[in-house]
Amino acid sequence: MRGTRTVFVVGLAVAALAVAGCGGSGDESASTDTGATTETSTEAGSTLTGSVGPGFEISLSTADGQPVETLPAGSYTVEVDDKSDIHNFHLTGSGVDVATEVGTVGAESFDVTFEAGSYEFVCDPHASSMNGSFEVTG
Ligand SMILES: [Cu+2]
Repeated sequence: MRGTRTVFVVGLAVAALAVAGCGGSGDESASTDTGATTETSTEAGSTLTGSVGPGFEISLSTADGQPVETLPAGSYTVEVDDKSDIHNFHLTGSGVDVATEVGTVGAESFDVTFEAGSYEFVCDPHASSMNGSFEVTG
């Protein structure tokens, strides 16, 4: 029998280009092949800052304090400052589902790996008004 099988293009090989090197040597030249005019240059491996509360506010920022809008695929550390016991910070997307607890206040750190696609962060009890999203490029 002849069946046509879908051939999956292995995009994961690209996503697996995690920056595993230590940040010791300072003379590594970053090669940006696309979007040379992007304003923020957040690299894989960097730390992102999530914040929720004390009001009805939720955000995810780069180390520069800019809102996260697009990111290159790779591993990141997301440090969440949950400032309210009526809110939480819940980040979801391909391969990622991490959250702080609603009844808890404090800082929490998550190691995540982003793949190409859309990611969303919400406060679960107020997801309709407290939400944000960003795109990860492969
Ligand atoms: Cu909330």
